[in-house]
Amino acid sequence: MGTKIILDCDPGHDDAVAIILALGSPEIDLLGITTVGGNQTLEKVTYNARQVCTVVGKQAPIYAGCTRPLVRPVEVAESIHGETGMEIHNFELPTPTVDVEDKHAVDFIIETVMSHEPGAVTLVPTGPLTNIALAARKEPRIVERVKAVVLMGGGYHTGNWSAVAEFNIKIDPEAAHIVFNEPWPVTMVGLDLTHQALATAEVEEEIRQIGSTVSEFTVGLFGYFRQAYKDAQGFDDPPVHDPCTVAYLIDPTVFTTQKMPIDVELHGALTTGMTVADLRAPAPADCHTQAAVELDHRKFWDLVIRAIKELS
Ligand code: PIR
Ligand code: CA
Repeated sequence: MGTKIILDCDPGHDDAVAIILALGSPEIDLLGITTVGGNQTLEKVTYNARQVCTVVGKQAPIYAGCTRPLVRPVEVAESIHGETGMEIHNFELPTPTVDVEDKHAVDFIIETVMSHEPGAVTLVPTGPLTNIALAARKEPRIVERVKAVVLMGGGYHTGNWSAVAEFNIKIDPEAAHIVFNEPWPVTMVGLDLTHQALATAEVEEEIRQIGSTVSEFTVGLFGYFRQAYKDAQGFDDPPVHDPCTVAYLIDPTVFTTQKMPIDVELHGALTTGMTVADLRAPAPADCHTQAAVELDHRKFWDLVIRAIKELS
């Protein structure tokens, strides 16, 4: 069996592609999908996760988690992901036939990590870090038991929800502070990396050519995301952030990494939610955080395309 992961997400166009990549890749054993309020309300993103599994025709158990950040008020990314959180072009989304489990995401995360061997489970958060932080506080033993946390969020040179802060971190910086400061191995797949994961016209055409429901769904997601990113941030092609985490767990050569101490700003006048990386010197030997640096664009999209074909 493949690498065991829990995907903690807020679908979300790019979260949906992360689910597709995880479900369609033999190297990944998706133990569960947990949801968290982020791109849209918890209710909406959980519904979207159920829709994704319904379209794909393959599922992992879905657990709903936290409705709001630890300290701050709810703030959603409607300007990017639309009113439903997963608005789509030219595709009819089905009514979900997949249910949500009757257990809180935080308890699922704890029970799954604790019932597996130490080092067996990798946490893959692609939304605000509320569920992961609460799990670490409720059952601190998970910190030394998980293999790693590979998260989409932050950035060491750029932001998207402020000049220096990325959405997933900015929405719940206290949760992010907990996750970055616990001593588990953390890989930050931040905007420095994910802004290289552009769904170019060529990539979109390759996916369209597959000619299946899952490929039409993906192209529909890209269509909406492309327009939203053009309007909001002036991008020609949309960056498909979240599947970069899963791709790294399929093939660690999909991007390069650099060890660097990373902390989260909580009290800045202009910088709250910034992931502050210390790049002054080579990281100390005991540094437990690293950041993704350079993406192999072709390798990344080949993995996504392979997964879509697998699910077609
Ligand atoms: C993407 C997101 C939020 C805001 C913008 N502008 C773009 C979502 C994505 O789902 C991804 O996980 C992360 N948050 C990127 O900031
Ligand atoms: Ca996300």
